Amino acid sequence: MSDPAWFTSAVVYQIYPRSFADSNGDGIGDLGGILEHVDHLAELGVDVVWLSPIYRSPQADNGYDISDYFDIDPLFGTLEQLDELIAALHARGIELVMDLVVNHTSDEHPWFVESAAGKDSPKRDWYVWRDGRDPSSAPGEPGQEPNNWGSFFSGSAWQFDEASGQYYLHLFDRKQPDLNWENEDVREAVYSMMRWWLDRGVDGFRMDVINFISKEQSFADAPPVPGERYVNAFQLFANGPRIHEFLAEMHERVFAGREGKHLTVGEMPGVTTEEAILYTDPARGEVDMVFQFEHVSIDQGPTSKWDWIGLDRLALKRSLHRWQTALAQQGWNSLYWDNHDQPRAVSRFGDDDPAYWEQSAKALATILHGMRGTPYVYQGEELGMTNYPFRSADDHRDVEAVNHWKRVLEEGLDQEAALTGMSKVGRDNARTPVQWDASPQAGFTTGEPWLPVNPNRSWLNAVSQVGKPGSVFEHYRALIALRHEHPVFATGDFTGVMENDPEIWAYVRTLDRQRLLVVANCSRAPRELELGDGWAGARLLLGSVEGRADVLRPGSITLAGWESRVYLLD
Ligand code: TEU
Ligand code: CA
Repeated sequence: MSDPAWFTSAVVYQIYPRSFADSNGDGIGDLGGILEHVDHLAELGVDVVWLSPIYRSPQADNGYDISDYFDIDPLFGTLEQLDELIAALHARGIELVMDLVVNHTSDEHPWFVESAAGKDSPKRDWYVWRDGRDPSSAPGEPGQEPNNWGSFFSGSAWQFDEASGQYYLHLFDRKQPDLNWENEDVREAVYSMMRWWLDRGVDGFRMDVINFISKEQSFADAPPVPGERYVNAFQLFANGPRIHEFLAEMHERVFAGREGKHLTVGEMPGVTTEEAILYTDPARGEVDMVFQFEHVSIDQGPTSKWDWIGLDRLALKRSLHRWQTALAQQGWNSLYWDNHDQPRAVSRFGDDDPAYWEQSAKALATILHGMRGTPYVYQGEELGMTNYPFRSADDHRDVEAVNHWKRVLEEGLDQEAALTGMSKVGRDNARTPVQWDASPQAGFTTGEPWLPVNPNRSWLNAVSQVGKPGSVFEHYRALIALRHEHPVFATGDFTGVMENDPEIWAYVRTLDRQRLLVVANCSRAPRELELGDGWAGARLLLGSVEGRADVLRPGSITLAGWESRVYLLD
């Protein structure tokens, strides 16, 4: 077998610039703020930084609505500062990956402005324009949309345009019109933009909802859902007919013949293990790895993401183990607990009660970083940051939550359930400022932060953890170092252990003569475990509780509540 790819032993850190660090006191994080904290990233030991979008944008979806792909939004800084950041990261051996948002642009992007100028516009076909169902009767009325597709951000996925009498497609906000990837000029414009960024020194891309770019061209209605006017038409736009062709073409036109290390990760809601294998097969030349969504959908009911049904930990474990096993021979996965779209890991999958917070944050880190795949750390996760204590609907800024609440009020839906959903899975949980220190604005800004700081910054912050033995940060640092040091973390085979135990999360990784045992107690009560004599003599590589024996003796072990350990036998 050829040498494993470099990214199999790499760890990626995600920065959501708006919430990372503010350098000029306007309350919004920026490139200057990131530049002030590059040593935090170097100390943690990550290999790659992924920056959420910093391009020019009206900020309808915090930058996921881009109006100029070739410039930095003044809110975040300048191109010169980005060059500075690339240099500062490269000097520390860290690569920089940019967010690539090309399923849609902003409606303020010149391409869309031109496209919307009229039916004869040369760029009309760059977006998806359609007539209403019945152009002879009241155009623009609800129900007249070209089909029943719903937007991820509530309501129809079609926006009526008075001037031309047609509708344009937007799978997300109405300010995020979908590009028409069937059009070759659109594709070439995207590829040349990607080349421009690579030439400037960036090392790759995280591709936003990239498995949505090839739509089923019939634009037929999705199967109706009783009681819903607009439905999620997933099967008609995800993993569509030409998706593999487009990704292979992109890879060929953008990356072919380029020297150096590059990284591409496709964000792919709804991707299956079978498809993930195809997307990441090196021989096909599409993307290096995918973000899949199965494990972050387990606490969601069938109707929508807001339908929070609580966590079934066994289902969570089975899902992640299934991905481990399915991609054992072929395919490469990303490993993540949270990101800017998901609630905080420790609140969702761990136990954020102050008594268990620290151990459970470390347990989650241990479980994820011991697996096969490329681990991602979302800003603040390395400190064990928690969900925000939302009190009312007004506390939410995110367009997804704001639109949802509007709909709840308009349609008289259950407000209590909506508020619970919003506080449990709302995206602003992940978007409160990074807690650098214990001061009132947590060292994030000298001004008024755009989203309030979590009050637990008084005890949960970087200053109290960096360099402090036993802290969540030091635990993450140790896990990242272990992946760099022992190839078994990167490419070892995976075997689940005690798979039907809802509390113990354990598995074994094997590479040649090396055997790695990862074990965590996902409950508050201590648990006694029989590991079997085969593990006698194993070395404790990392534990979450100080003072445990360095070497395993025959017999049982007892894990305290939420304790986790990693043992190596070689
Ligand atoms: O998200 C894609 C996506 O499908 C979801 O994770 C989305 O955030 C939403 O919660 C679905 O209910 C990507 C970006 O990560 C997200 O921030 C953007 O809002 C979205 O695409 C549109 O660009
Ligand atoms: Ca700022």
